[in-house]
Parts: sequence; C-alpha cells; structure tokens
Amino acid sequence: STEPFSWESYLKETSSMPASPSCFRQSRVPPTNDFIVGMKVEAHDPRNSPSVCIATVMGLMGVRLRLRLDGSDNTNDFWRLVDSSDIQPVGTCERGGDMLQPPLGFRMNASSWPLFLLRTLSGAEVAPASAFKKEPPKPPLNYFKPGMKLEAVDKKNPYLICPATIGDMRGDKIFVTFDGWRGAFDYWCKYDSRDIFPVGWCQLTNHSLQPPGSSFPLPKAVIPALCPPASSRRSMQSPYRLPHPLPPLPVRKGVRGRRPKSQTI
Ligand code: MLY
Repeated sequence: STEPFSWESYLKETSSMPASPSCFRQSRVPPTNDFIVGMKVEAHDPRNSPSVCIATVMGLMGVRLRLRLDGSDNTNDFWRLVDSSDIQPVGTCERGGDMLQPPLGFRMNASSWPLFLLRTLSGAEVAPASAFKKEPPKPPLNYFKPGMKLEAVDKKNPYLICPATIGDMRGDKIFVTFDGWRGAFDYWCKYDSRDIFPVGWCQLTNHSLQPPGSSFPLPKAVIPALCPPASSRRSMQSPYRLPHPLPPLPVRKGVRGRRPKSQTI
C-alpha cells in the first residue's frame, strides 16, 4: 500500500490500546535537538560502558544522534537521545579526574592513542553544554501490561523505530514484540529503557516510523465476513487480506470448434 502508517487507524483495526506515556522514561515534552553534524561529544563506549571516549555526531534523526567513536571504524555507529546519560560535553571526563579512553577495537596501535586524542580534538567543534538535556526520571514502577502498543528501537537495525506490542512482563522487565515481524527482532528490556517510546513519539519528534511488517498475521479474524473492507485494512499490510473473487472465465460464444482467426498453427 502507498498509505502512510497511521496509529489512529491501526489501533482501531487491531482493537488495541497504547501504553500510557507515564509508563516510559521519556520526557512528556520531548527535548529539542540542538546538535549539528560534525560536533564532538564524550560518550560511554557501548561495547565497554565504563570507558568514556570521544565521539563525533555523524547524523541527526528526531531527538537522536548517530554517533561514531573517534578511532573506531564505521561499522559500529550507535544512536543516543539528546537527553541520554551516556553522553556529556567534551571536558567532563577530565574535570572529573578521569582519562578519555580509546574505543574498543581502536584501529591504531594503543601507543599512538595520546597523540591521536590530541589531534582528534585540536580544532574540533565541540557540542555546547546547552545541547545536552537532563535525562528524565524513571517511572517508579513497571506499569506496562501485555497487549499495550508502543514505538520501539529495532536493536538489530537501531536507526529504525517501529510499532511494537508488549508481549510479556516479568518484574522490572518487558518483552517487546515487533508488529508484523516474526520473533527474530523481539527482545526483553527493562521497563525504563531509553529505546522505547509512547505511541506518537516519532511524529512528535520528527523521527521516521517504520510501518508494521507483513510477514506475520495480525491477531484478528481472517474470516471474510468478519474482515473490514480492504480500504480500511490497507495500513495493516497483511498478507492475509483475502483476494477479491476472481472474475468468471470468459466463455466464447462462437461456433464450437472454430479456431480464432489470429491463432497460428
Ligand atoms: N530487511 C531487514 C530489516 C528488517 C527490519 C525489521 N524491523 C523493522 C523489525 C531484514 O529483514 O533483516
């Protein structure tokens, strides 16, 4: 279908409810993204989180930053919200008496790190402290319930945010399932994860939102009589939409056995 995905119609079609914004560790009023591509920040190394590294803003999407650790390759980019506690202004680490670390998988000899750091920071544009926003507090409890809808980062393709459903919960953990996709992308995470958002977040923050997948039936009747008309089902992208009845086969009314003129032998 060419119809853009609409939560409003999708919630109706699936008779489902969005998780309340109070379930999430996200600001009710999303912050602004005041970063610019090329700016440098300090970031915890996602593959070795106690260590703080220098990262460059490679891209912006909504209120998220695409980051690359300086001295790393281009295959380990990661995404952080502008109000993530994983990022801070350049200089924070040193002021706290700590040392900036080379990223895991530093592409040069470890002995060249001090000079590399000097060079990567000399003349660099650093993101101003005002661009870093305060991380919102955790909700006091896990308020999620199975069946609630949300928007969630696809951890295997972290530039993507997709429609999702709470599949299960256990203590402070929730199971995030991706609508229209078989289990391969589903994951458990803490209820206060920064990778999950209330319905409407992408629209509010100008982030693209993937449509649901089409490789999995929606939990809805597929009996023709109970199916809403195809026009209202378009955004579901379901492969289980039944085809219209085929038109009857044309029956030639001419003399039986006569060959059509155009036919060659
Ligand atoms: N084409 C890729 C990306 C799949 C994305 C799935 N997300 C949206 C849940 C693949 O099929 O692996």
